[in-house]
Amino acid sequence: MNTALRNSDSPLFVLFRKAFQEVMAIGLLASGSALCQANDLVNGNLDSIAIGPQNNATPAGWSVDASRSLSGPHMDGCSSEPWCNVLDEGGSGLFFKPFQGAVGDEISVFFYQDLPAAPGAKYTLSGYAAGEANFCAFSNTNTPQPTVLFAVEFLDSANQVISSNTLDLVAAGLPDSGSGSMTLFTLPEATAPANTVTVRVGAYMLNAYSTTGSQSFFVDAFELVSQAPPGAPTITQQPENTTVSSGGTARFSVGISSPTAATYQWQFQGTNISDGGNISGATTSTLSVANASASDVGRYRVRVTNAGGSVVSGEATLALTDISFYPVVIITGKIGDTYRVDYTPTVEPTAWVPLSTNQLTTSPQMVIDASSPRSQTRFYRAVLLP
Ligand SMILES: [Ca+2]
Repeated sequence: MNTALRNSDSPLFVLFRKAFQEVMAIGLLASGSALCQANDLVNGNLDSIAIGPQNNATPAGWSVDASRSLSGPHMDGCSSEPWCNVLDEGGSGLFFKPFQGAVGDEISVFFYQDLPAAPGAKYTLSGYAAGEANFCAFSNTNTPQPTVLFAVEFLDSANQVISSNTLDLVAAGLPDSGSGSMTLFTLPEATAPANTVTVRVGAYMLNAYSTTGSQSFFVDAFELVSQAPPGAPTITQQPENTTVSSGGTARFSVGISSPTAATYQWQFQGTNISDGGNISGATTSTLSVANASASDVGRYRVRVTNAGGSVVSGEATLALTDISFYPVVIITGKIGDTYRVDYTPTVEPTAWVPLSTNQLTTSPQMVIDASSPRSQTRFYRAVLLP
């Protein structure tokens, strides 16, 4: 038996390669939120997780400061968990661990994200939260009183808090029926005072101590919506999600209402990026990511600043698609017989190279040439072995 298939565009081969094309899409991330008012937060849904300052994974892009009154810094104040996720299927929420504290040595956990801010900007924070019935913040028999807050704070250039806006979640009606009762809470709009450089938003659990049972408190799906101060740039065109093939170039663009006096700073996963390597245009209205690879997959956004203030665009994702085609040799024969499949790059002269040895367990049996994608042309034969 001697079969040759040309690894090109013969109708037979087209049929095979359509049947066996492999599609690999890396990191097809969910799109960002609304067009008109974007969520300023990185990883606001808490679904991207990483080992941070805690023993277990916590939300990427967020900070966790945990300590006990007497014992000082503590390394297990919270962790990302799937059972307290809301809204985005398959994600995570954040589980606070009040049982790490004790009466007299209460634990406080500050979970927050810092973002650049300008005086006069207005911020509205919302997020989901609930507790268990025996969570200590529902009890008022201890001093100091355990408290859970959503917070929007403004910091100056010395990183000092100059204005603190908080919502006491228990006073606001925090549900006590576990993660299934998680409810949306929204802080009143807060305006950044003079000298503001940073806005800090998040959830704080203060003075918590161990009680009996599950006693937990959890949060998820934060959204921070900002309104730039008068005179700040207005974004008229948000960067769009982009999918490129491996090695291709992705471009993200932003349009603003007053481009002449503005500066741009693109961010990847919430961190400023600069030109160099495969990145260009990091401080222009269009960012280019050349020779895209898996390490470039993620969320991009841009901060636009002028004399009146600064605004941040919505997040746009870069996803990567890599498609390879594999030829298949189909052998029809007697079960138990053994065939060697060879290939040659040219017919005249032939230079047969053994590809694989195959004992038929079914008939017809398919043999895939996984080594072929970088080859221009291959011819195949199957040889019955004695
Ligand atoms: Ca989530």
